Amino acid sequence: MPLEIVRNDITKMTVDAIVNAANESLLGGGGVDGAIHYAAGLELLAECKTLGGCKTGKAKITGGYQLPAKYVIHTVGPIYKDGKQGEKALLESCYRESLALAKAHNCETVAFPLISSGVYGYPKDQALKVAIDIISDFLLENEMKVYIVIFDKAAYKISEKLFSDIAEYIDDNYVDEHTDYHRESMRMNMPTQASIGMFEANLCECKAMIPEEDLDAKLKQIDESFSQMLLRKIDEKGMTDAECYKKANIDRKLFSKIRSDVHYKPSKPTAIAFAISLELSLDETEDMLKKAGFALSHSNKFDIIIEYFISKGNYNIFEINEALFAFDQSLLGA
Ligand code: AR6
Repeated sequence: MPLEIVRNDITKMTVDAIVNAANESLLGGGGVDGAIHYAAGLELLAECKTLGGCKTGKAKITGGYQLPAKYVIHTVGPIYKDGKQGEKALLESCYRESLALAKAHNCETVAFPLISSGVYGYPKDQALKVAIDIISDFLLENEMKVYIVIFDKAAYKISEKLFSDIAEYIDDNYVDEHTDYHRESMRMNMPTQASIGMFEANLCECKAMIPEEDLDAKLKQIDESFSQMLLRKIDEKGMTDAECYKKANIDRKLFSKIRSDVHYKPSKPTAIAFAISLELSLDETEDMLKKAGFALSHSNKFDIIIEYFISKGNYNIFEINEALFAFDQSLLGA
């Protein structure tokens, strides 16, 4: 997954570079800055003293010293006043400048805290949105693995409205699997003798109604594997492979594997990620999942959240992942 939101202490991240939410002096402070200096040791402060500070919105790089990370990229976020002082542009610039520095130093993995969202007071949901927007834009053009590291649950917030909308949707749709077993088994497509008989009868009837070449095409689609369906849909949507896997938050290597193995069985989050990237309808998503041996069920919060976004026509995988994370569900992508 090129962009991942994780809960961790950033000083523990084993990545090429971690990003520090610093102040203009670059001489240390509280919050994540204090934690990074504490974990890296005094040599970090010594190197920082040679840098001559850093302007808000800019970034500078040092070694990681005692940290598991090779580099620390120090960036200075804006102090939030009322949102009308150019705070957003400055925060965006922090992410862009840090990513550019990471790229210039050939970093393959980078971890960010939510810059400005602590002492500097940037509203957390908006700070998270800026982080996701800028990082995902960057990942459309670049190969890198980027983590957004959330330290504590309180530091993480999607917008109240989205959270309550999804919570309501879950309440309305959640079905205890034991109370509605028959319906669930129908959803999971467990065939009964009667349904097999009906299917065969319907098939004969359909054969009589559908012109032969259409029927052939339809039957071919029934036999299609997940990988074949994926490639067909990419063509039908007029997308390039890269557009598709990037929008799915899937890395190139995994996509190549799926492309070259006609019988590849993806995990459920990977299959859904492609359905989202291809902007499939709910029915098409179910079809695609079936090819990989899965189904969407109302007895599972993860599935209901996916259904919520598809039914709203919101196919932004990063926003979906924000919501999944907020509800403690696994994320989409590889
Ligand atoms: N790992 C990951 N995230 C963390 C950690 C950690 N170990 N510790 C805190 N956070 P802040 P700012 C989160 O205040 O708002 C310093 O004094 C925290 O929950 O560290 O940019 C500097 O020297 C919050 O969501 O940075 C500056 O003076 C996020 O990191 C000033 O604070 C950022 O909180 C910068 O303020």
